[in-house]
Formats: sequence, structure tokens, C-alpha cells
Amino acid sequence: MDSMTLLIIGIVAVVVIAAIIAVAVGKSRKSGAADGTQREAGVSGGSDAAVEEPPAAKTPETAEAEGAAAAEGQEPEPKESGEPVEAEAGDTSETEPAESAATGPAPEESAPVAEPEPEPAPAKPEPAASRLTRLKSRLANSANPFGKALFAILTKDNLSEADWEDVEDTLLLADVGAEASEQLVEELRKDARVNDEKTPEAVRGLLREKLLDLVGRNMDRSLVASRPRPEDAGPSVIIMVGVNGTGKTTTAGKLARLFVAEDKKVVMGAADTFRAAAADQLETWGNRVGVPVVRSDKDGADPASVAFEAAKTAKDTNADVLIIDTAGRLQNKSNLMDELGKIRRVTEKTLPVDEVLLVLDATTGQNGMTQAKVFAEVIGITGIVLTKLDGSAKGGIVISVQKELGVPVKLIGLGEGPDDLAPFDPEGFVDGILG
Ligand SMILES: Nc1nc2c(ncn2[C@@H]2O[C@H](COP(=O)(O)OP(=O)(O)O)[C@@H](O)[C@H]2O)c(=O)[nH]1
Ligand SMILES: [Mg+2]
Repeated sequence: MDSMTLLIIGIVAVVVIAAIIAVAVGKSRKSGAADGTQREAGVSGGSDAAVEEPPAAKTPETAEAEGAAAAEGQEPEPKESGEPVEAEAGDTSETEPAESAATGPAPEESAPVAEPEPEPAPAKPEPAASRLTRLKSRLANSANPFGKALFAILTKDNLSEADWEDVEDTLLLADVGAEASEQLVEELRKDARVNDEKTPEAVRGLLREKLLDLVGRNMDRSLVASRPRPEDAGPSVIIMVGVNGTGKTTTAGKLARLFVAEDKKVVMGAADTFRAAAADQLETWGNRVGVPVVRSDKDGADPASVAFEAAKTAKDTNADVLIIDTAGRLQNKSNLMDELGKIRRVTEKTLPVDEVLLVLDATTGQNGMTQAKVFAEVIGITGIVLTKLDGSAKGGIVISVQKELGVPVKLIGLGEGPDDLAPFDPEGFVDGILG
């Protein structure tokens, strides 16, 4: 009996040991396995290595799954463009601050979405002429205007090679563009006023002259709507285009005020139907200056139908100017072309479009320029509005953008206030950046 008991105890002991070994082996296999479950991750969470491994092991599977989804997604995406565009549009341009960050300075761009626009609106718009005076001082006060920086280098005694490199760097940093910078440096190096006959006045005069040459003295920068028109010509149509956040809506509002200051009758069309806030923003501008705004109450309405209605209203009410605000969705070139092309065609059923203004944020530099080119290719542009020049050290973009796009800068934005938009004047601009 005793030996039986011992035998039973022995068997139980063997079974228990075997069970322990089995459990231990099972565990070690699981922790080595590729796809750890959440529980396992939790269990092994104490060890950093264990925490890191599961995601790494998951990657191939996830990648495959994503690859498959992406492959399938290829077709649905373009087809759905009508609706999903909105979700995706956010990526490149529309509403979200995250995207704005990709296109330009995030704080400036995200702010507008939340709060439609600047508060104090003088009852009477300021006339264009006195705006230019303010322009000069704002430019001179902006972050180190490059004209001033050039002047500081060129007035030094005995310019060294390093000084000339500084001259070129200053021009490049200001976004004057490589070609124009090189040309300017070459001309300056040869000039007696920098070399033999140097006085601050002579250097200043030389710089002023050279910069004016680059900016262009004799381009026609007038807006078609401000030129003399035959009595029966009907409203002059302006379409505002550009990437989200550059200042299209704000500029449309400011421009309406500029025309009102010229005693013109203005109508605006809110063809940025991507989100209701955009139409609200334009409407607020319109209310302040007594300009009617044609809009849709429906979110995501067809922008072209708003443009069509706006053109009819402008014609029926005998307006002098119609300003159409658009969305800046840059999700892809053909969608953009479809949308802007349609807005233009539909408007032209009622009125010829004689101005397309590309709004460009001066603080975005080369990135902004690349996007500007896409717009210029998609819809012919007749002029450029450079906004945010008040806070930019990149005033040289005036020179490079005209060169790249072949159209003049017609207006510049100098701040967020309702009258902070002025006709571009080369002399005022150059004097401003010379400080
Ligand atoms: N500092 C400054 N801010 C500007 C200027 N023009 C527009 N903004 C601001 O830029 C932001 C985006 O403007 P918005 O008109 O909504 O851009 P949109 O998306 O192109 O219509 C707003 O906060 C504007 O107040 C400007 O010339 N200077
Ligand atoms: Mg807008």
C-alpha cells in the first residue's frame, strides 16, 4: 500500500512537472510569435523590447493591408471626387489648420477659419492714394526689409568677397530669385557708385534705380474694373483664385471697399461653397461696406451655380463690378481645373470675365510660388495680389513672381485691417524696402 501511495505521488509529480514545462514552453512560443495580441502587449509591457516588437512585427501585415487598400482606393478616389474631395481637400488646402501648416505659416492661416475677419471697420473706406503712404511705413517696419539690408552692406568701405556673398545671400533670402539676384550683383559690382564714388546717397540712388528696374516701372498694373469703360459695358468681373489661407476672401472684401471708395457699385459672389463659414466671412465684409453677397445656404453647393447667380444679380442690378471668391482646393490639378474652369464658363454665359487675380501669400516663399504656377496654368491669370507683405522679409517675391508668371503684381496686402490693401506702386514699394 505504501508503495502504491508512493507510485501515485510519483505519477502526480510527473504530471505536474510536465504541465509546468508545457505552460512554460507555450508562453515562450507566444512571446516570440509575430502577432502579439493586445493582452500580450499588456503583459509584456514591462519590457521595452517586448513593447517595441509587436508593432514592428505587425508592420508587414499592416503594410500589405494598406497596400491592398491603396490599390483598391485608386479607382474609388477619383470617382468620388465630388464628395470625398471635401474630406481630402482638407489635406492640401481648405479648412484645416494642419494643411495650412503645409502651405504656409500656420498661425496666420488657422486663425481666419475660426474667426471670420478683422474687427474694426471704418464706416468709410480709405481712398487708394493715402493707403500708399501707409504702405511705405509698413514695409519699412517689416522684418528687415532686404533693400535696407543691401544698403547696409554696400555702404561699407572696401567690399570683400564675403561682402558680395552677403549681398547675394540677402537677395536670395528675400526670394528675389537666382537669376535676378545674379544679374543685380553683377551690375552692382561694376558700378562706380559702389566702388570709386561711394557716398550713402549715391549707393541709395543706385539701389533704388536697380530695384525699380527689376520690379518693373512700366507695367500696366491697373485693374480692368478701374479703367474707363463704355457706358453699356456692364459689370466688370473679377475672379479671385489661390491656395487656402492666402487671403482670397479677405482681399475680396478689401477690394470691394476699394471700389466703394471709388463710388462703384459692387456685388460679390461666394463661390467658395466648401464650408458655410467662407460665405459667412464674405457676407460680413459685404455687410460692412454695403455690398450685396450672392451665396448658397447649402453647404457644399455647386460653386459654379453660385457664380452664375452672382453674375445674373450683378447684371440685373447694373453693378459696376462683380467679385467672385473661390475655394483654394489644390487636391489635384484636374479637379482644380474642372472647378475653376466651370466657374469661369458659367459666369461667361452672362458676363465676360476680364480679370482673374491670383492671391499669393508673401510669407510662403518658394512653396507658394510652386502652387501659384499651378493656378496660373489652370486658369489664365491677369494679375497678382501679394498679401501679408507687412510681416514678410521676402519682399523680393514681387520680382520673382512677375518673372515666373509673366503678369504684374497689381495689389498688395499690408495687414488684416479692412483698408490694408493698396494698389501696387513700384516706387512706393522700393522706397519702403529701402527703409
Ligand atoms: N498680416 C496680414 N494678414 C492677412 C493679409 N491678408 C489676409 N490676411 C489674413 O490671412 C488669413 C487668411 O485669409 P482668408 O481671406 O480667409 O484666406 P482665403 O482662405 O484665401 O480666403 C486671415 O487671417 C486674414 O486676416 C495681409 O495682407 N496681411
Ligand atoms: Mg476664403
